Amino acid sequence: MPTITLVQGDITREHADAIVNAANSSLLGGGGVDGAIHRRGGPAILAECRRLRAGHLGKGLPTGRAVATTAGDLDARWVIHTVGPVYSAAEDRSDLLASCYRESLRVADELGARTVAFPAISTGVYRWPLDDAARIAVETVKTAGTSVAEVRFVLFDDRAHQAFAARVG
Ligand code: AR6
Repeated sequence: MPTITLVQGDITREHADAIVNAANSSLLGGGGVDGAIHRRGGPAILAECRRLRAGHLGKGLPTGRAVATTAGDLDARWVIHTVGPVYSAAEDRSDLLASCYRESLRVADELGARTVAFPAISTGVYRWPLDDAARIAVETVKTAGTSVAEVRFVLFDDRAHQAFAARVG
């Protein structure tokens, strides 16, 4: 099981082997953490995303899946893009959110990444309640069976940090 650490701040300032992006299926950028990663990481990330879209991801990256690109100018070797589910009170999409963490760690293992920084996937624009998102994130990382040594959750604000701290213990 990886060591789980928590940091409050901007994930684009982190040093890690891989930084996970809460992307959308287009892989062509957006707001929130996605916008911040592309801004600070520079155009090399978008260029590689476009190549993926022109290749085997012609229809985009499905929700719950993950794919790696260069990290461009970020202090990391790779960005792992994953697509969280939009929260729905009517439908339980927890498996898809868990899949984002599991698939990102699977890709990290393929790359040989030892340290991976995650944002709180789906808790912004996609409206997932923080406490539940934190529970799913921490449980999934603990049971993923990954070779990653350190999983660092990088939480943007105090509320998110508190929610994750309550789950990590
Ligand atoms: N560092 C760390 N966390 C951040 C940062 C940052 N620089 N910026 C925001 N967060 P969101 P989602 C937090 O909306 O809900 C995009 O437009 C934020 O406070 O970035 O998965 C994509 O293109 C929140 O807790 O991602 C998609 O269309 C968490 O990151 C859509 O938003 C996730 O918020 C994905 O929505």
